[in-house]
Amino acid sequence: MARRRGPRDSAGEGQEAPSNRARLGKLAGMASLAAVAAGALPAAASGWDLINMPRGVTNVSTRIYGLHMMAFWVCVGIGVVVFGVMIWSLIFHRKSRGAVPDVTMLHNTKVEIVWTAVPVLILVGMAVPAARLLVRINNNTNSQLSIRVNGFQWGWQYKYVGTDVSIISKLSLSSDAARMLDSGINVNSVPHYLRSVTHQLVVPVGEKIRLLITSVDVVHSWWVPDLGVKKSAIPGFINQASFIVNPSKPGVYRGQCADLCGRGHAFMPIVVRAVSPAAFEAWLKRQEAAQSQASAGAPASASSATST
Ligand SMILES: [Cu+2]
Repeated sequence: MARRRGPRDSAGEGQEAPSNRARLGKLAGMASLAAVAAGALPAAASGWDLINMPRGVTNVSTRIYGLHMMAFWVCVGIGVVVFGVMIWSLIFHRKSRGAVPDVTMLHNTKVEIVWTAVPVLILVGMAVPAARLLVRINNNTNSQLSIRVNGFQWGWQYKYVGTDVSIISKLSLSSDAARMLDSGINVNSVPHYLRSVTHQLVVPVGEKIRLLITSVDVVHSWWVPDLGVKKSAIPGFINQASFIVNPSKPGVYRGQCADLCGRGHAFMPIVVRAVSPAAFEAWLKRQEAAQSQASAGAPASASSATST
């Protein structure tokens, strides 16, 4: 049974592809542009979204974005009021216009109470929703799927708990070749340069995924902004994180290691492909079959089977 592909998946954002796929990739890219133009796919970030944090595709990431924007507008308000009063004072109450300093506010207890209480109220007003969201972010209960994430220099291993499926995800061969000194390859010609992998992490949309994150060597950090997840991978510790991809947002989401972990730190990206639950089940079955074949010594390798 062919695995059904999510909308953004059709954009040719596949993983490391054999060379005969290069032209297909270009065609898929053109199809993707047409689909975006037709409104079938979400358009890439533009305008202010390019310099702002992403809204993401999970409930938590959307709330994080909302909290970030709330704090941003509070800061803007404070800036406008403080600099507004300063500028107004400099213009209309300067010495050259005959202004005389008003010393009634010096050591004025009432004023000091007000300018202590107002910032406290602002900070508490921001801390309450932030604390609530932190509790929500760290709620890893009632997950429907657990995946062990193991960082290593330099790549990620994913094990689907309760199955035999294990995936090694490393920098795509095309990016790896292009990054070499004097490779002669124009990196702009490489799709998702340094942001593509040999094997993507496939997850179902609409289900709570729990990640059990650790490392085999040094500290790494599993970070996918669109999922609202950034968690350190520490040898000897198992950190947890969870997310639910909005059912209306299947697609390919990219991230990278966010802890300086050595020479190859920049070369261990993360790519998550969110697909429908039915497509995920089909994919998982195929992986199990391929990997059991591989362990039995059959020619079909798990590696080639997991590649998409
Ligand atoms: Cu790392």
